[in-house]
Amino acid sequence: MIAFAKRETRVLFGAAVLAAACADQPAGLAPPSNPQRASPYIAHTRIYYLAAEDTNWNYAPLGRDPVYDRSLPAPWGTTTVYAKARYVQYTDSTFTARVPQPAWQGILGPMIRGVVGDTLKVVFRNRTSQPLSIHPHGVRYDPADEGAVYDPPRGGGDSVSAGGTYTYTWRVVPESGPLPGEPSSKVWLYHSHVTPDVEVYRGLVGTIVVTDPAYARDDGSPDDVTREFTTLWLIFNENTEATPDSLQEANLKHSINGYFFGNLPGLTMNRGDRVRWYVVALGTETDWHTPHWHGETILVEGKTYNDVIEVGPASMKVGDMVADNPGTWLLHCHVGDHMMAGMYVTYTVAGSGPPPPVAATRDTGPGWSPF
Ligand SMILES: [Cu+2]
Repeated sequence: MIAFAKRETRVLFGAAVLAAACADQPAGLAPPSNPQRASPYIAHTRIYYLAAEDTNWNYAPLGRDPVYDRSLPAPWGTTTVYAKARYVQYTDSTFTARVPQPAWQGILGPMIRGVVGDTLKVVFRNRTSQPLSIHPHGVRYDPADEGAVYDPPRGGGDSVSAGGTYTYTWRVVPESGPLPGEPSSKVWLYHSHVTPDVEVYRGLVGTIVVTDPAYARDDGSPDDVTREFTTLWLIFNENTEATPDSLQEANLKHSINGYFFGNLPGLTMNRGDRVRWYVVALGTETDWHTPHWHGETILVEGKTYNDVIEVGPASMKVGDMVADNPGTWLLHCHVGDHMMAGMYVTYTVAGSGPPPPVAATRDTGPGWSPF
């Protein structure tokens, strides 16, 4: 029953590719190239080495808005570099060689992968000057491995002191993974949970992706998609008690993966790719976001097509896209004041076909709206 239902999902995705091929006659549009695993997945322990490290983060390293060919608008673009902290992945317990991560991940910590049945061991080294933790969503843990502070403390990984190291053990149980009919992988957040609101705004957040064993490659990634992107929709609040009222709005950084005004790099794909978008959000009441893809539609949670996914604080959603419309397209929050404050970027579907849309005029004066 489970296998049958899962197979229906796969057929649906394949049918979408086929439909695109019929409509546009693109060359070289391949059917899903990785059939469901021939041999059963053998669950095992995956070890990750994560350090928390201080850094200076620039919300707009390009120093301009490339989407609308303009300088960064005030008040948000006046100051773009802030002191932050990040989770950084290393290759082993010496914490010397970093594991490179794609540019599009931005401020997000490493993507931790698990397959249902696996055990995750996360060796956490706190290289900052403040106590921190890693609290995971979706996986099973004992109290010491919850990564959250209580009073009285539970010990273990509640709060890892400056310079300290703790190894978290998390189990990827069936409830961590997708149900039949859902996409073959799903996304969960992790973040520091000692002073959680402050630590998320500092940048200590990342994702766990859990894959159905029937569709897992050996590295844990789902075998029925070509590429995956994760976007975090979060208004980083850089205000402190010392911030005057006149600068409060300027310090609200409306960002996607820690970049605003089109500065998030690397959202590129090829025509015919089956693209999985993991969409997450955090923050507070103002962090109700409506990510909107121009140019394509998204199969949301394997249920229905839309070109918008609604998220609120700690939402974790999956959208599948068949990239069949070549061009460079907007991806933006559809909440009015969020998009005007810079919560947008472009993604590019490379390949032959109609040329990318070009703005006829660039009237960026008072009252101007690009959307
Ligand atoms: Cu928004």
